[in-house]
Amino acid sequence: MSAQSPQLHPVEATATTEQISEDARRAAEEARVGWERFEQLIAEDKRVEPRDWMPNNYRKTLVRQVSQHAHSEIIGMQPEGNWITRAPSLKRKAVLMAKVQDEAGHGLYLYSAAETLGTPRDELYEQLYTGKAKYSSIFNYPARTWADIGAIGWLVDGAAITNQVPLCRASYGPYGRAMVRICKEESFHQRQGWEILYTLSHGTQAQKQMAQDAVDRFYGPALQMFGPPDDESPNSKQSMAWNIKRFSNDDLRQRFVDMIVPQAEALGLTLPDPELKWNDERGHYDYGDLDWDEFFSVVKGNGPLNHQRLAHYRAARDEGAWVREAAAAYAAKQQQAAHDAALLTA
Ligand code: FAQ
Repeated sequence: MSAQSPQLHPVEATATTEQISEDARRAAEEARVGWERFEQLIAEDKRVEPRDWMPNNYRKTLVRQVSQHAHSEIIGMQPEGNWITRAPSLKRKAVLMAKVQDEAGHGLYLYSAAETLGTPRDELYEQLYTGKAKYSSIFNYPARTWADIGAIGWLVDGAAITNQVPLCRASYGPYGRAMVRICKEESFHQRQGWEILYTLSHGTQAQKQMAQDAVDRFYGPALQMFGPPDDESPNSKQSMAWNIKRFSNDDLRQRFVDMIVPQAEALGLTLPDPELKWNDERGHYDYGDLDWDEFFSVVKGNGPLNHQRLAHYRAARDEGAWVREAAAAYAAKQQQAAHDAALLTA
């Protein structure tokens, strides 16, 4: 089943069990049974749950993907959060505030899912804080105008949904279940972005130009959210063999392009790619090459706002340290009080 051999098969690992202790023999037997059950769950397209045995690399892959996803939601609050005070009406402000809060919630569901794999949340936060962890490239681009908030909703949340609907069927139970709720909320996010752009593109000439300019800037980076091309995606093959990812990066990118071309027409806006053209034979839109040098540079930390995004995250975390300390001290006090009360009544 495995596309690569992720680790030594337990049967091989048991070859020397006669020389080792009874405990080790039993552990190896448990791993053998666990391995077989895991392979069966994957073959039958069933869920793997936190207490099930799983190969180390499956666990590592999930912690990597789920925590990067959580970090993306948290860092992704910044470009839009920056516009809450400048939203053009009370209604727009309320909607945007709700959306940014949703993104925080998504981050929390995802950190919870990652924790069930055995990596403590503080460790995951630390990886983001120190810049060791990745998050989606898209959030290193600035939101310059109000129309950018429309483009983020329509294109960025649109790409996020296209990528995440198949993840609702991810083999790891807590991740798949978190994605179901997240996708419902993302659908609302995409519609609010579309509606902002529709309003602008049917407003004054200057508003329409602002909407077009936002779409021109976000189109390429949104398509890159799906990850590098398949032949440069080292993780896809194994993740698909494990039913974590259901489709390749390029397949999802194509699905997204096919979806947004008619939506752009309905908006009265154009997409900034002269090679975009319906291909009858393929039954899909052809599209031009994306700037992959730029993508890899952004992923390595050299995008327009990588430094600013992390600096802002660190400052918020540092400034909030006293709240976390106070909450922990209060929880410890409550626990002690409950303990003392139990002793008294015993
Ligand atoms: N940015 O081998 P692959 C959102 C990395 S949430 C940065 O293809 P994989 C909601 C990748 O990690 C958006 N890095 O990797 C929202 C890997 O590095 P590693 C986030 C990227 O995992 C909206 C290396 O390149 N969504 O938008 C990117 O099989 C509005 C090789 O790549 C998710 O995280 C990238 N774009 O496929 C919030 C969805 N692409 O770890 C606020 C879940 C790739 O080996 C406002 N994740 N890399 O060092 C996934 O589906 C997958 O992880 C992919 C990447 C498709 C992102």
